[in-house]
Amino acid sequence: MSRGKSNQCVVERGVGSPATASAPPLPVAHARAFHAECMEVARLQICLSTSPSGFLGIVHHGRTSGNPGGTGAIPVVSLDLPQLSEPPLAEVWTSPLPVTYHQAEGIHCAMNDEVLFGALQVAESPGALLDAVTYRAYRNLLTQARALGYPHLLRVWNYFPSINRESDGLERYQRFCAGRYQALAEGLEEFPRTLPAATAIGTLSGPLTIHFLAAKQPGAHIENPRQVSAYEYPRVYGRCSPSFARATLRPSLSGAQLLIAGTASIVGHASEHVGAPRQQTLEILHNLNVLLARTEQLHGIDRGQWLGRALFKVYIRHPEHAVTIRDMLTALLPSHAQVLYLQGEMCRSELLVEIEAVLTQEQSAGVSQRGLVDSSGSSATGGI
Ligand code: 3EB
Repeated sequence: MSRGKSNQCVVERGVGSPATASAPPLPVAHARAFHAECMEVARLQICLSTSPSGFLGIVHHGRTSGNPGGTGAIPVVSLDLPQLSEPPLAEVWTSPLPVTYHQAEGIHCAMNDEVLFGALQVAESPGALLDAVTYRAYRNLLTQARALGYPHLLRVWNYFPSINRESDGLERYQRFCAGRYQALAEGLEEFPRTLPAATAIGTLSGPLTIHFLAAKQPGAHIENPRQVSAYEYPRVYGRCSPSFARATLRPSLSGAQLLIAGTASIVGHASEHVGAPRQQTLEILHNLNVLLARTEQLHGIDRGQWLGRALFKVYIRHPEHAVTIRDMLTALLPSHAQVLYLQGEMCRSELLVEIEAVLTQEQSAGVSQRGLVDSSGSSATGGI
């Protein structure tokens, strides 16, 4: 490891902490480089057969495979995270700019002039430990992204089975965190300031599956003042802290985009409302509201401007909580948002729900009275 003592995986407070530094000037792109949306699988099949250009990547959920084959070069991710609503939806990443495809070292890439969407799967061979598997996957990812000219990680999604299970005396999530930490601390310039927003969710089955968005220009990584930065979590949660930012902002003249990391019912560094899915959901909305307020404070984009395309992914540990959580979010998330509900396991066993999002600034940004997300239904959390 290039920094710190070899057994020190928790990032020390104050070292390049984005919470204390003022926002560095960012290059502003002219055009939006990507779009994320949900699409009925049946409609996607038709799009792929009629006009298969402009796709950066496709993410399928649920074990009901039947996923479109023959997509050729397009990176396709299949995750065993059953969808908790009908009809079956695919998550589709598209590009308004021309796309080229590349495959090397097991990483499928789609690139345009601004960003690279990459996907890789690594089987855990018997006897291999998840930290070693994760370390190699991240080394490979960093090397490829850099070689192709996209050295700046904007967003990473991590999925693997049995996330809370112990393996050789350590929880698998902690092994994952150790491998990721080691590779990123060694390979990411200006670690931890440059850590991307991320998701880490347990699937029901399958290989370690990682997909990511990297860019030629850096994004701005944003922390949540209501939460201890994950990379500064105390060691009680694991010897190596989780290497991710709460959100990444990508400015653009045609509307900024905000990539929000998986957000759980964590305040400070503690899990709140153990056993209470409704309260956890409200706490998450409160966290999202505070993150948007922080984005406004640092980058001047107020909450009323996130009225362009919005995609939320909601991971729910127990399918029996789906109706309650869905009914709440139908009322509390903005009506223009697309929301995908998936069954998945959070990295702490007491967490029952987690929400991530991709938000887009409306081009002619107006000011809305209502915030993007409404947590005012809770007296415990209050609106902001
Ligand atoms: C948390 O805030 C909840 O390890 O990449 C959320 C998003 C969580 C990403 C990761 C973990 C990760 O710590 C868990």
